[in-house]
Amino acid sequence: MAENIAIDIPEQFNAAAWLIDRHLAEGRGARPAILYEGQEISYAQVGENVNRFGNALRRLGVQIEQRVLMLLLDSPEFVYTFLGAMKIGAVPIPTNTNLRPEDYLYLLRDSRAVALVVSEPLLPMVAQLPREQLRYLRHVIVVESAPSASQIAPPAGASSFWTLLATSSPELEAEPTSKDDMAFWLYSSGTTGFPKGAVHLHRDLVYCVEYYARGILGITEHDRTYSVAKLFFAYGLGNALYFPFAVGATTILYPGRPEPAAIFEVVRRYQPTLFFSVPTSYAQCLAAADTADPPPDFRSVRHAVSAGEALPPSIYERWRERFGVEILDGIGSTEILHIFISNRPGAVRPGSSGQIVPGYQAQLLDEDGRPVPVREVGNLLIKGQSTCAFYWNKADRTRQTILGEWIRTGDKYWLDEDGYYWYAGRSDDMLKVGGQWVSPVEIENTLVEHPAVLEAAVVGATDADGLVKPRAFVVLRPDQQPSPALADALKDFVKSRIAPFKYPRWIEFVTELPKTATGKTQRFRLRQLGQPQEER
Ligand code: 3UK
Repeated sequence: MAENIAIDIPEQFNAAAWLIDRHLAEGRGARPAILYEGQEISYAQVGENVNRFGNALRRLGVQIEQRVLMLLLDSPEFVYTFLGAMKIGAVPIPTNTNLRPEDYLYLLRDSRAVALVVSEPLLPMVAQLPREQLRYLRHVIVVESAPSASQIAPPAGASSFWTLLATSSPELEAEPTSKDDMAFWLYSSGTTGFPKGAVHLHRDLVYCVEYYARGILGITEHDRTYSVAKLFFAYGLGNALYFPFAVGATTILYPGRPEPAAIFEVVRRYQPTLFFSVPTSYAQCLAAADTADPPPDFRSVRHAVSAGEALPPSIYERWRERFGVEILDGIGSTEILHIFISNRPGAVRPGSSGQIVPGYQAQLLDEDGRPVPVREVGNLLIKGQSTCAFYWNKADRTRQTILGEWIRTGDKYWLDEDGYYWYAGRSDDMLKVGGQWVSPVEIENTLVEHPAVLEAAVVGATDADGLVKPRAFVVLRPDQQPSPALADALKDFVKSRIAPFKYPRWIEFVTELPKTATGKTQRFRLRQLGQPQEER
């Protein structure tokens, strides 16, 4: 087994200063850091705005270790907020921009964030939250889309991001944090219960840069990164923020919905050399490629990366045939921060997640904790230096998941003779849909709130591209009749109640659900029922 690759990080270490100030000190200030909506923003400009925002937070009274919740579109302001907060020792928490107000209420309360920074188009998601339940929140900072475009009245007492920047000094000495201080948190969802805040330290991202970004992708200052996966995901945060900044490269940020036409346009306009996406988007781009005008061109891309869920071999083959670029599938997690098993350039096995990334170690164990033989499925544990310290306020979950230097990923894998890892499903019932976590329990609980529904069970099923989507089995109340119209109504009902990306793509009406003697639904029996006929 490979031993740890030694990386020396000084005791006193501030990751934000490491990512930016080094380039300024070494004369790279004029180099482009961000390409965004026709603007080119240099490292010197990023450095100044990071400092201004750090100073603004300090002026508002934000202190070391206090949390700053971010509800931000991919933009330069995301970068200034994330790094500005970290530079003063505060703790930024990027959050998924596709959630519902109740979700943000939970995240604000659980994290005890003292400040919330929100992009103006997302303000409706948080404008109505009950302030009396937000005991610790003292500041709401709104990032205006345009000087005049404001449609929604900001909450009383909200501050303007741009006014704060304009009135703050561009000079800022980094807080002398330790390498083991909290740097940022990222929330991750589970089957039941609320999301868990994974607490990452200043040192963590350095390992991901060295092991994966440099080790596997060979990233250099000449690269231009573009990540279809947004910055609020652990995946996107590395791809498009700390990987490029660690080496003085350029990141391309796009704030809109990553539909194929928009992706093709960004790639045509900015010519990324490293392209990061998720299987669902690769499939959508392939479907849209033949009718797109002008035809999409990925020749600038030296490596295309896929993560978030397993990449079906058919998508890998079709992409290589169509664009002449091979996709490197790799598995990462919010807890481990970035990719720890990956295919390498020139050594891809389609359908496999690849080999262990040097710097990490893997174990596959059976239910009794014994190593499984080659080609037998086991539970994947990973040892590596980038793993989060703990889950905030969740001691039991922390102890069940993080075992000293090892962490349980919750994934089942088997290993072949050549060291390639093959994905074999989750050990919980969680689904990865378009790279985002979906809990079957949350969908079931929503479906049974509909007046026509008696019981519901949700499992993953694969669509025509081999990608997993939620499929619901529904028992109706005795006075109800199954119909396609009712199936559509139930899909709409779920979309209106929880984050829309979680809705079931298929609804099957059944007269009863398979149960254990104790009345627990047997999801595994539903998974064995065969695949749905059509996708709608
Ligand atoms: C699943 C995969 C098969 C797997 C992530 C790259 O996805 C990321 O983090 P999350 O916390 O989810 C982690 C879980 O997602 N998964 C991810 N990638 C693959 N399954 N093949 C894959 N290639 O269940 C894993 O435990 O959202 C991905 C970098 C950083 C990340 N945080």
